[in-house]
Amino acid sequence: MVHMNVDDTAAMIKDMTIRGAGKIARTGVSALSDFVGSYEGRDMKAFRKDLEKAKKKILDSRPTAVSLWNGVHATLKGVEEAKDVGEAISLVQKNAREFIENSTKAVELIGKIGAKRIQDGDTVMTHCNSSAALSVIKTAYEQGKHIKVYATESRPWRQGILTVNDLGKAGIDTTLVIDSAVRTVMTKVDKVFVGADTITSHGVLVNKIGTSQLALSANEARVQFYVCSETYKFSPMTLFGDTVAIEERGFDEIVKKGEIPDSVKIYNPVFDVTPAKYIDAIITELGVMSPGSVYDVLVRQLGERIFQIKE
Ligand code: RI2
Repeated sequence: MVHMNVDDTAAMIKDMTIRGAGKIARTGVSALSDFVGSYEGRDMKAFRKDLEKAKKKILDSRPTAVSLWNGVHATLKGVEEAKDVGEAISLVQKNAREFIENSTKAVELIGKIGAKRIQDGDTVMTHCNSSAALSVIKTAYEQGKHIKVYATESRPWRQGILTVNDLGKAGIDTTLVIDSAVRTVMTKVDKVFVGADTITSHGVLVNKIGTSQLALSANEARVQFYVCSETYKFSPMTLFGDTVAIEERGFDEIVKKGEIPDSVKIYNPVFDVTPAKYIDAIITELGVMSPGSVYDVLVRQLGERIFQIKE
């Protein structure tokens, strides 16, 4: 990973120069590791305070993807109990390394597990630009399966352009469609694979705006709808009743200044919510599971920490 300071990292996550739920988590974690790596003070109280400030900056950069929250908390785990600054620094660096390694491995594993759900001759659809969903599609193709992919443009950021570049360059038969073509194209599709920004304890998916229209259209056309998600995109806070904040971004992502009258309002939510009943399965690094299994995975992962988070 490239070395970057906390302020630059937070700014680049905020303006989406760095994007994708998994990537923002790995980059945020890496910035915290670099922050402690260059920390010169030896006063534990000051260190904790400075680390807390750095953590807040990273967490405040984007509100929806829980991967960032989970990554940062996994990285800072144990700092409170550290004897001195030196021990705390080593711990943060070790936790960060482990998170980044496991996260990268999880995307690969999801590819291997999910590829088994793609048959030779399948036509699949994907939305936005998810490294987990692309890992599944590309692994199936590398296994020699003849597949076709429909990828949505994903306005307003057009992450679909990244997706079709990636798939097209890999040699996969890829077709780009505009977001409003989803229902029309669904009749040609066998399976849908999308990523996740957050999955709640009751199996609801929060992902790029437009995901729910793929899920609804897939349901109507009896097409299987799969979510490709590392388990650090499962939200612990939702266990205790918290809801997921849906990020809203500026008007300038949709229209240029002066293009429409100032009196017209712009509403630009960048994620939407897909109910569990439209999800056939969630493909994780721990295996293929139903949305109903998310609660158990969260409880197991949290273990005794569950009570700390509750407070
Ligand atoms: P991976 C992206 O959000 C998309 O919503 C995508 O489905 C999700 O993150 C997961 O991406 P954005 O950062 O972690 O483009 O699978 O707003 O790469």
